[in-house]
Amino acid sequence: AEGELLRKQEMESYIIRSKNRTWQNVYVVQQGKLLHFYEDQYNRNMGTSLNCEPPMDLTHAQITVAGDYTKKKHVFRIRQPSGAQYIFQARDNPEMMFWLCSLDAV
Ligand code: I3P
Repeated sequence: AEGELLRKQEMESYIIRSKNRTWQNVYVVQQGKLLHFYEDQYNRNMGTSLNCEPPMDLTHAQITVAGDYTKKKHVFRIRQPSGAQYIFQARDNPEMMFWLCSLDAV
């Protein structure tokens, strides 16, 4: 799967809240168990990752609908074993379900 999402990092680890808490538009590319983040499709084509971030490893990640986050709709959450935690907003519910199915299927 690939496409645009809004992303916010909530936690850097179990005890450290993320310093940069701004919602950011990201272009996401899933490659098996890896999630690559780019600023936009141009950078995706250039292979330049967002903030030089390494891809997110989805192995053992917990992926759920963020039912407790009520400020925005169609939001899901990825929790990594490290405690790092991100929420993502999709455009609508079908798009969120598309991502949840795709990410769960790894
Ligand atoms: C953050 C920004 C986020 C907000 C976050 C703010 O400020 O307003 O939208 O998250 O609140 O810290 P900035 O862009 O100046 O870093 P929400 O949209 O979820 O409220 P938070 O610190 O409570 O996460």
